[in-house]
Amino acid sequence: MLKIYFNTFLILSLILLSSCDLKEKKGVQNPQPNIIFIMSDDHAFQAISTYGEKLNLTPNIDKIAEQGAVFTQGFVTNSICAPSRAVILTGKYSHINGKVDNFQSFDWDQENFAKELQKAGYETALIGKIHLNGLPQGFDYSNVLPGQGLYYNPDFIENGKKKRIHGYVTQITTDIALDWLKNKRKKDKPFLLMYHQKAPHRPWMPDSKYLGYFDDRTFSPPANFFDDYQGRPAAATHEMGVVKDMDIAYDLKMFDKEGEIKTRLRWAFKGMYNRMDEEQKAKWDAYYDPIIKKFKEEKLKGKELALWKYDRYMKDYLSTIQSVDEGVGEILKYLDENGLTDNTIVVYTSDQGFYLGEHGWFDKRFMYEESLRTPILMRYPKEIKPGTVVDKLVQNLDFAPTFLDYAGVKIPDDLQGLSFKNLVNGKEKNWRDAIYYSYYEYPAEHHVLRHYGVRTDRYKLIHFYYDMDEWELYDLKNDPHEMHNVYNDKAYVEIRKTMHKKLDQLRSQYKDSDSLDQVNLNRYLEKKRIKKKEIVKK
Ligand code: SGN
Ligand code: CA
Repeated sequence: MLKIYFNTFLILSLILLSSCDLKEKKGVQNPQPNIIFIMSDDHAFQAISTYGEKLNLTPNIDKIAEQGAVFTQGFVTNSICAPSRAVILTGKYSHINGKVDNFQSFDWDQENFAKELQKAGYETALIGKIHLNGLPQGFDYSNVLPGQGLYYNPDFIENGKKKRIHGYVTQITTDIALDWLKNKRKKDKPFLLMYHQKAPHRPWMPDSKYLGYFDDRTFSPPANFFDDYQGRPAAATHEMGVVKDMDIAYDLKMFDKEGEIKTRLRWAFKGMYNRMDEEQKAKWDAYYDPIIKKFKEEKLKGKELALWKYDRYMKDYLSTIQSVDEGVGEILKYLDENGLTDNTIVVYTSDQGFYLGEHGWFDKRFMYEESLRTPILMRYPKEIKPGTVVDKLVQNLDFAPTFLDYAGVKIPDDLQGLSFKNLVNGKEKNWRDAIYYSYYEYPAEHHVLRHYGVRTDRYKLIHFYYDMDEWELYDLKNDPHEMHNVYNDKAYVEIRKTMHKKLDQLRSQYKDSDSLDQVNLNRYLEKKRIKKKEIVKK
């Protein structure tokens, strides 16, 4: 008797399961759109061919814009990894969600848009890099990298359980995402997939199949590569120069087995190299050993060495992006083959921008264009016309309300971003005319001072504070590369006043104030990351 019941149950379950699959195959779709949010780490817009810089080709990422929209003025609110992720999830500024820098813990108990979508019936997954400590909340399935993650044979934490996976991180992340799409999610529900790549984060270790991919090119740095930071004392204090600060063994892979090239971070690279198995090491060495040999022989100096460094930086950085683009292609193919393209919103973005030699730099953090800007590409065939260009000021703060809007979920009143749904379909009449920015991670690696500021379509006002009190003003139309600080230029007196007013308005609108900076400083002191007397001295 029990057996009959069991068999009937089994048959009914199978019918139910296959009808869900069938429903998807036939294109009978859920009324709510699926959302795939693809985010890479440190992917500069300059390294996406849609944006026209001609450094590399990213055909799969480009396809999202060709079949949908490209945002030419996408920005972050705080150009650093974990804070950006917290802003995206919560739709609130760092000083409100509490995650102001990479070091503080993130409070997963607070609301986030994935939790809201879950309540509205979505099946949700978070895969890849998240850089926020603790078990992710709002996700039915999570499989994430601990902290920064590693390129070769990385650990992953699947629903709270850590295990090491053999292979290359970008491909593994894609495989996990595809496995979730194909085999793990409930197919009768709309879904949210957050698919986050570690690449192209430092130290830019390419997959063996892309080693040498750019060897037929020599990359020349941008015009302001040898910037002298005149009129910009805060910029001058940086520690992120391609020439001055890149580590030959770690960043540029001149890790010679003889140990003759001694650098500060050689040990760090050694750890990553030793994670590889013999086959991976053999492929790595076959590519880099001859380059190391030549480097030792040539003994380059001065400008020649500087240009060599830039070229090596670009070759590695861009090679890691090849794997990212390939992964995007695999996800888009899955959507096509399963009748999901029309009803799925696909967004491609980065956690912030990145310097590819502009001002002589790598890394991010500053409110200058290359790191303030982030690529945003979005496809949703049901509502977005192919080839749409969105040139209004959009921020990563806006993703949460936008996704809730598309899903037909009420946007909570305390969210600080705006839904850009009507911006993409051309119906928006009343959009913001300025964005607010605030960066806190100092004292820290790369020595970027704390600062906040405002940017309109044309002007940018920045205040560096805390152990410096410097104002900068840029006219982005006349000076797109921000080489001339016109804060004290008489011709800009009126603009300066207007920008100060806007800044005050935005700080008050977003509930930011100087006293909050003291709160953050106290947190640093509590954590004893920096000795108290050191801070007092500054
Ligand atoms: C690491 C990198 C830094 C980078 C931060 C933050 N150093 O500390 O260059 O700025 O991450 O990056 S490394 O020696 O570990 O490579 S973020 O994208 O996570 O914010
Ligand atoms: Ca990052």
